[in-house]
Parts: sequence; structure tokens; C-alpha cells
Amino acid sequence: MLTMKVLCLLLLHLVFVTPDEKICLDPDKNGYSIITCGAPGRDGPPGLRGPNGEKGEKGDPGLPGPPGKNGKPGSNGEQGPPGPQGDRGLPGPPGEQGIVGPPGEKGETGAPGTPGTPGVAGPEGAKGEKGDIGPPGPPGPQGERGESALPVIESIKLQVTALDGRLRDLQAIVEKQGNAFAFLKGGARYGNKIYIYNDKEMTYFDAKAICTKAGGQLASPRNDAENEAIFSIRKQNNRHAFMGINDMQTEGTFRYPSGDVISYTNWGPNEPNNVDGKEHCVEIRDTGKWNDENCAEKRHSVCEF
Ligand SMILES: [Ca+2]
Ligand SMILES: [Ca+2]
Repeated sequence: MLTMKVLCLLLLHLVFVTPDEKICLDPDKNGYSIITCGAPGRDGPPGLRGPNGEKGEKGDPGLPGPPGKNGKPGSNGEQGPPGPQGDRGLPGPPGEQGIVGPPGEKGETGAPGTPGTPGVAGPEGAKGEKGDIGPPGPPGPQGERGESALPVIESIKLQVTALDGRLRDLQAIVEKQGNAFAFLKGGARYGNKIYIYNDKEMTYFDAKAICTKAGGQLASPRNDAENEAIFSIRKQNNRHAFMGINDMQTEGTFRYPSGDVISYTNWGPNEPNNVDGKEHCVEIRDTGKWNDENCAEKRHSVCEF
């Protein structure tokens, strides 16, 4: 049909149309007409804006724009996994010496050592005690008849008698010397004891040293007779005098210089009273009675030999 329409139009154009004419579509007649071609008219005013066409397909992405300004720092992200272990650092300087720690536990017993070489023999020990007497031996054979022992016994008796006489002479000499010594030094004598008065005032300790150096000790009466002998020479000098009795070792327990607890006392009224806790020595006073006194006080004293 279309081909037929095109062929008719071509035939019409060849037969009827002059160079100044042409075949055009006539909208009023709804067909084609031959019209004379004149000079082209002016362009009419633009038509009204048609309705918007349908939205076209999305174009290709444009070129990337310039980098924007730095934004505000974001919030901290979650902690990442631990990084790989770093290289070993250089050793630091030595630290200060620490506090000595508590003693360690006792170690186990070590293996026994090898035996040492035997030592040199020690000095000879002390002689042992004498053993018990053994049982009597069997009787020996009968001896020959001897001489009479009577002359020998008589000789021994004579020698003993002579020695006994000399012993009495020596005792008498010693007694005389003791009496003379006590007399010259202003002392006194009772039994085998001689008491000598020291009229120098000094402490107990100095007085004790003088008596000890002379081979005696400070007087230590053990009964009324000895106390009276000491008191007799104290009366001659009319001064208090230190004796050897003291309670330095245990307060209230008085002892002789030997360390034995005293077995005889002659305390004065209300004595011993240990004034101020400082009275540990003993003096004999004007009544012959005793008083505990400060050892550092200075007194006369009586030595005993
Ligand atoms: Ca005392
Ligand atoms: Ca006293």
C-alpha cells in the first residue's frame, strides 16, 4: 500500500509538477496538493512549551570532585587486636640492692663427705682413779723366825714424843705472835682468828681490797664471841666499822665473803631496812649491833685473819 502511494506520488511529480511547484501534504483536504512554490514565509512564533518528557535514564557518573576539607575527628574505634611482639630492648642499668629476704628453708642433708686423714694423737689423759682393793692373795709360805720388833717400836715412840713436844712449842710461839700482833695493831683475838682494826675511812670495796691483799678478809662474825671480839676493838676507836657481810647478790639474803648465807645475826632495832634500796653492806655500831649501810659510804673497817 505504502509502496503504491509512493509510486503514485512519483508519477504525479513527473507528469504535472513544474520546477516552481511541488507536491505537499494538505492538512485541510487530508491529501496531497500541487502548490506553487513562492518565497519562504517568515518563521512563526515558537509554539507553546510542550509537556515534560519522561525522565531519561541515569547518566554515567561524573568525574570525581576536588577533595573536601578535613572533617571533625570521629569517635574512638574499638580496640584493635594486639600487634606483633616488638624486638627485644637493650638491658637496663642494674637496680638498687634489694632488702635481704627471709632465710630460706633448711636444705636437705648433703651426701656424707669422704673421711679425713686421722689426726695427731692427743695428749695423755689424766691418771684414772685408784681401783678397789683386790681380794687378799693366798697366804705365803711360812718365813724364818725373825728378830724381836720391840726395839723398833720403842724407838718410834720416842720420836713421836719428841715431835709432840716440838708441836706444842710451835703452837705457843704462834699464839704469842698472834697476841703480840693483835696488841701492836690494836686488834683482838678469838680462837684461831685475829681481828685487826683499820682506822682509815674508806668504802666497803676499798676496805675489802686491803684485807684481801693482806691475806685476810673483812670480819665475818659467826657467833657472839667473835662479834664481841670485833666489838671490843670498835669500842676503842668509837666509830662504825664495815664488816664483810653483805646482800649484794640477792636483796635481803645476807652472805659471808665466802658466799655462804649467814648463820648468825646481831641486827639492831628495825634493821636491816635497806634505806632507799641502797643498803647492801653491814657495819657494826656503837652497841655491837649491826646495821645495813650503803657500800659507797666511808667507814672504818675490821679485817679478819
Ligand atoms: Ca640491801
Ligand atoms: Ca640500815
